[in-house]
Amino acid sequence: MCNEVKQRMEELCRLLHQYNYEYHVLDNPTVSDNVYDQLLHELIELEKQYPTDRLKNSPTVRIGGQALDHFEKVTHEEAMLSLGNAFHAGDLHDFDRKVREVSGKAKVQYVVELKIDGLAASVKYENGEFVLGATRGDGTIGENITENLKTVYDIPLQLKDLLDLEVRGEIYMMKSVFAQLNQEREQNGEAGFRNPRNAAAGSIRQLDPKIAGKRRLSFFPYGMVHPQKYGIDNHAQALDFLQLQGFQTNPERRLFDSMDEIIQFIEQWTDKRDTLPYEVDGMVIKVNHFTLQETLGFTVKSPKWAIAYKFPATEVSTKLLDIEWSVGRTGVVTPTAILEPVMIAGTMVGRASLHNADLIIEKGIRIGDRVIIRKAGDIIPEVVRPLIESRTGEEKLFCMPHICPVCHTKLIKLEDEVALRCVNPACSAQIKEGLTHFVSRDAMNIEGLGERVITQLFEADLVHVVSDLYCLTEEQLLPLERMGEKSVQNLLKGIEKSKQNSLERLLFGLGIRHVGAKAAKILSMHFGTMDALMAASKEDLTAIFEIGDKMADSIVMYFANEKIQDLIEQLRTLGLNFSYTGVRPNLAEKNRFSENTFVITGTLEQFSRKEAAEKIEALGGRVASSVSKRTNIVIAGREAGSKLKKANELGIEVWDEKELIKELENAE
Ligand code: 0OW
Repeated sequence: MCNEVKQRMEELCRLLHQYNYEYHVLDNPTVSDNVYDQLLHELIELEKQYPTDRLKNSPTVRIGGQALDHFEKVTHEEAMLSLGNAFHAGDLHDFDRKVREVSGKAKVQYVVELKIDGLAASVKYENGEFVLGATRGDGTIGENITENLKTVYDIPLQLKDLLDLEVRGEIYMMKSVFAQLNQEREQNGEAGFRNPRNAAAGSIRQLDPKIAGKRRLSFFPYGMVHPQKYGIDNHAQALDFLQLQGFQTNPERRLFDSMDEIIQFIEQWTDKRDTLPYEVDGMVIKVNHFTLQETLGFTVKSPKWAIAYKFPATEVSTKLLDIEWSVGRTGVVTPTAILEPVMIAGTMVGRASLHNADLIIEKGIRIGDRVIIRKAGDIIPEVVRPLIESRTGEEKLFCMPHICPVCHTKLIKLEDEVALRCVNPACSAQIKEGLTHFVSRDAMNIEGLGERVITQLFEADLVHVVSDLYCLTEEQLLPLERMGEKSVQNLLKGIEKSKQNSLERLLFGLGIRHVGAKAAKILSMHFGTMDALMAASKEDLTAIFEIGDKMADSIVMYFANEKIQDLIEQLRTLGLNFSYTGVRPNLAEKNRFSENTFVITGTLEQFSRKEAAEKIEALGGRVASSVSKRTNIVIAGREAGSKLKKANELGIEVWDEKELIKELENAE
């Protein structure tokens, strides 16, 4: 390539980097879009003509490179930690008290930041060049999303200085970009994302960087690895340093040295956060000086020198237009509120849960009422109460359904239940829900098989019982809506692969009444195979702590049913795995856990309660949710409450977290 062209390419790169920075970062372009597009087009053409001479970090990389077929794993040298949560001012004072105790100082300086509601990522530079981007993953192992992150303009491809540096921050989507994206998706008949965080997560995990590139993601750095290496001794200074290197740090950060002032600052943001152009779900308070951070240290999951204050659930009012009744896979008929669409905590909501008919009566809700909707975290919104004072007299009492909305069978209400039930086993809603449950993530986890495809398969008479899924052919799948050659192949592969699932997934997928995911796992670990479970008597079952009479009866009745026995034989013939493939507790080896029943209460520092329960169960122990005479040991973490009190009253052995860790080490 002649020198002239080489110089032209370098000139174009310089100009386009500058124009990108002005447009995407400063929001202040100095050239018109079509001047920009002409220059970009010229560079794309030159790079096509001289592919080997494309500059390493050419701005054309912002458009997105080749699609991948999977993400490589990346191990973080320094774990990417999460944050402990505070929900009230009292929690913040507790945090401050502990920090001052450890520091031995009356005053500690903190940096307070907005907690961006996105997903954490790490970006690495070598000699000033962006070389590796990765998701947080489980904190130790994430996914290589370098190509996708190159399309994020907030992430500089080149630092100001030629440094080796690793930066951590939050990838997020602006509210305006989210609204635009959902509008496009709805126009294409696709489901909208529930909120900007889901949209950002869905976008950054796109295997095709060109699609990620179109999603306009943003990035705020919130820290760096080993800042002292660069002569930086506090967090505020680290953020200023990152700004200088070309990042966009969040401008709302403040320094404080009193928790009362921080609480006031948080109160201000609680009220005005909706004015921000991006979603925040709280505030992050961090000890500013690194020497004190090091003294305070970490728990396994999060630093002791930082805490996240989570904003309280938001409540809004809107009009309840109607109540819709839907039939679940167990035949339970549940009410859903159809609302006048309303924005709540960054998410557009048109439906909310009403739980069951009794609650509607209890709350005196009428159709046409203005109602209060509440959304806490990411759970689906619920109707809190009607606004009686807003009634006009037009509102109508809702009528309890008497027949199934799908198969019109008379509904019944079992004496010990609040739920209304359709008991027609041939009810198409239950069959479809049952099939959807079978393929769902926590059951057989068959990718690409969701409610939409299941409904088509059912209505095309291709699938009625779960074993039919394993007899589907390419010819049968191709005619289905939006089912191309590739997705048919992937689907058939996914169905075939699901045969190897461990027994608990199949058991949970079968939808035996009262047998949830946890009970399915306990049964699979205990019996090991489907045959052993099918042969179990009610006594064998109730001998397992978690299995009560109701569940034992349901299991015995289920496997006594001839149709079920035929189904199980079909699944066996089709080659489904009927064994538990996880680690079965070696019950022979007696340890402090096997045969004992535990209750965990309070907050553990080293792991979550779920993780502690899984460790105990893997050693043959049982974890119950409430303290009773059958409890052998209570594990009391920080701020343990009534369960610890009850344990003391009953004279039950109590371990603190240190003892739990010691016993786990002895037993593992
Ligand atoms: N989401 C945020 C945010 C923040 C890290 C430092 C060590 C542990 C947490 O805005 N401003 N600051 C931190 O500090 N983390 C944040 O988000 C966390 C990261 C992992 C889970 C949360 O997204």
